[in-house]
Amino acid sequence: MSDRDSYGLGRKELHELYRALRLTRTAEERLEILQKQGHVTGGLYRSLGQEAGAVGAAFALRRRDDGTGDFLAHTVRAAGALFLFGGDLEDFFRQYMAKGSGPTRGREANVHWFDFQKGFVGPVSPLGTMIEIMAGITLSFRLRGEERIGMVFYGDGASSTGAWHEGLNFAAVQRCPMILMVENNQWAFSTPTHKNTRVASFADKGPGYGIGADSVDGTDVLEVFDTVRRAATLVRSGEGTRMVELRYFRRLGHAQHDPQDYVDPALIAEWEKKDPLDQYRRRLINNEWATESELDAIDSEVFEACRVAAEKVIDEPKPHGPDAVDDVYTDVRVAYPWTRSEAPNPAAART
Ligand SMILES: Cc1ncc(C[n+]2csc(CCOP(=O)(O)OP(=O)(O)O)c2C)c(N)n1
Ligand SMILES: [Mg+2]
Repeated sequence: MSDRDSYGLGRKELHELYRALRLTRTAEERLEILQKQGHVTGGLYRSLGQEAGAVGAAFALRRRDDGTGDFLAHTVRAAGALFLFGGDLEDFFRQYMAKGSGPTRGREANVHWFDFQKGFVGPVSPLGTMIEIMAGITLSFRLRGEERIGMVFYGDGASSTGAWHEGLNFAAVQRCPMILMVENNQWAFSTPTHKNTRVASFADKGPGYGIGADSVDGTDVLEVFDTVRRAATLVRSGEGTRMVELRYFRRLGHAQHDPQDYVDPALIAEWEKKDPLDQYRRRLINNEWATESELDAIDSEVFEACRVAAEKVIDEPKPHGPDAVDDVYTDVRVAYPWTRSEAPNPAAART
């Protein structure tokens, strides 16, 4: 593929891709600052080096905010896809800071939130189960004769769970219109890929289920976009389920608490040279698709947007304790802080 190939994208779209990459990077860097300041509740998972996979893939889908577009299931390392689907930056920060004003009202503290109008739903925690859930969502699209497709992100580690196999087999047989995006960052926490699977490429798994699969350099946003756009056309036109492997490397630990001392630093240094943002920025400038000053302006605008959004959210209140179980149970009167219908009787408990 020629480095001069923009895959039919115009200047405006090429810049939009750059902004989405920059937004992912800068929003996560802001989260790191917030974490050091003690504002982040729970874990912080970075996608450093993986940003182009999420951005390029989501850019190839139909994104709408009226409940008629394609559907996305993102992960902690696919924030760029979430933003492209209209995930609000302030809500993103509210989630990590477990604010009562956030989409899950502080019940969850990272990316497990949804907006069915915009067409995204965050992962459920047991790895692999999102394949089954997205199979159900996209089966409903097919049964209703809607032209919508789904995209589900998951890691190399998640590819070795029972739920993944069952979900994929069901989706393949039912020709569910969905694309499985394998985020092969070569690690599942501290487990390297070769201890997780014997296939050389995750795309090799596709034919075993009777589906088409591609493998793409996940650091190259335009390559990802083009591969997924072609896959999406096939899926939408009735072929059913397909798979796309994103090849890249997890350049930081599993989460910020993981020093990843089990990873060879030379390997990390190698992958730094393939940084998706640096690569794409060079390509934009070398091909005269953008000027340095245009890209600098995007960088500054994004930096400011993240700073302002985070500052605003910091002062918002934490959840109100008595509301903690609202919407968790129906038709049950719940007495704070107990998750049962009657307040406990301390005197009875002593006897
Ligand atoms: C069924 C199941 N087993 C274990 C876990 C704990 N766990 C959470 S993330 C993770 C590693 C996931 O690795 P991978 O799927 O490669 O995604 P990555 O973190 O590399 O993006 C593990 C083991 C889980 N959530 N679900
Ligand atoms: Mg992984």
